[in-house]
Amino acid sequence: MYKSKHTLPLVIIGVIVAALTAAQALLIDWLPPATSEQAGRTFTLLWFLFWSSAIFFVIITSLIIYSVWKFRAPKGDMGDGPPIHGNTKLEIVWTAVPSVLLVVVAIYGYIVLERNEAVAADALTVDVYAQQFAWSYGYPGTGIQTGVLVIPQGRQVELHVRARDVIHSFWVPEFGIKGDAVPGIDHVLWINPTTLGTYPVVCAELCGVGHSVMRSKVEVVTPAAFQTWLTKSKADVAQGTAKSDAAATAANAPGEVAAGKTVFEAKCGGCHAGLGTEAGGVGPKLTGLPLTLAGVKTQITNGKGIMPGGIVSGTDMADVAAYVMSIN
Ligand code: HEC
Ligand SMILES: [Cu+2]
Repeated sequence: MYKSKHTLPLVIIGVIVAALTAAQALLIDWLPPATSEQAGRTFTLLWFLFWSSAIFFVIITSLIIYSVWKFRAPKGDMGDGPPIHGNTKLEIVWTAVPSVLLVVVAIYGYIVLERNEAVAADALTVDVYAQQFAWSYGYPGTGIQTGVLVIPQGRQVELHVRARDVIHSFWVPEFGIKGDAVPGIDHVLWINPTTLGTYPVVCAELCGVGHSVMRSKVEVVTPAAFQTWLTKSKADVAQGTAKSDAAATAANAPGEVAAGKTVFEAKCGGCHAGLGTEAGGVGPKLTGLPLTLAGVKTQITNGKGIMPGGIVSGTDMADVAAYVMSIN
């Protein structure tokens, strides 16, 4: 093996740089758990890219550090360096190795994309609607509309992502899937959920003042639980009129201030700071305003400006309206 006085210091620097590189990769939790087949493949590809880059990073950085230290020109040395005309063997190697690596990465990336977008015959189609600042979901052919995405484990879901106003982006980190919601475009995404659980849906495109509160949930349930949910939701849709009558009656009930405070904390506090009594957040302070109970209820139902309508209804709405009147 080729040996020189440079070998030992270079190896020592290399070990230190490699340890630091490996430490920041391994000690920090960079990725969420992969809960879809797509996330499993994408995250593995990501780590492959990372570690192959890390190898070259360690080699190149170590050579630079050693050279800067060892071959520094002495103070006052204004002379030219020795005339070097390149090294053909070295140049062929440092062109060939990255070329091969790039071809490998291109093929691997293509395979992952191809598999992630393979469409299953029994895929469940769900419509995803983005609007300032909320997500909603529709199940075609059933009339079901929800604020939480419910999908069965082990079956492919085909999402049709659409925007009702400006550009948003549908992102579930645990699924490893993100896709823009663009007005006028039907953006199709495929997810094969593998793990039961509840995961966040996040808007990943700055879409206005309420962007940071534009969140919802996706629930991955067993196929049996999904069937039960589907049957029940369809029945709810069928009884829609009866239900909205009941909700209207509940919304007209006097409302409980204490219960309303809890609802406010959960549903309104993201925008109205300090339980509505403080300035801060995107919503105004709710004290000292010329509010009426009927006006507050209309506002909660219809929304106003960037405050979305229909965040709460029924008893919750009666309670939260009573709470707002109590602090006003
Ligand atoms: C996405 C952020 C957001 C959420 C969530 C939100 N609000 Fe608002 N709210 C606002 C903004 C912004 C305004 C000011 C609207 C305007 O005047 O254009 C507002 C205004 C109001 C007003 C009227 C103030 C006035 O001057 O008339 C009331 C009352 C109110 N919100 C109550 C609620 C209640 C109750 C909830 C929970 C059910 C809630 N808000 C949830 C952002 C929000
Ligand atoms: Cu958004």
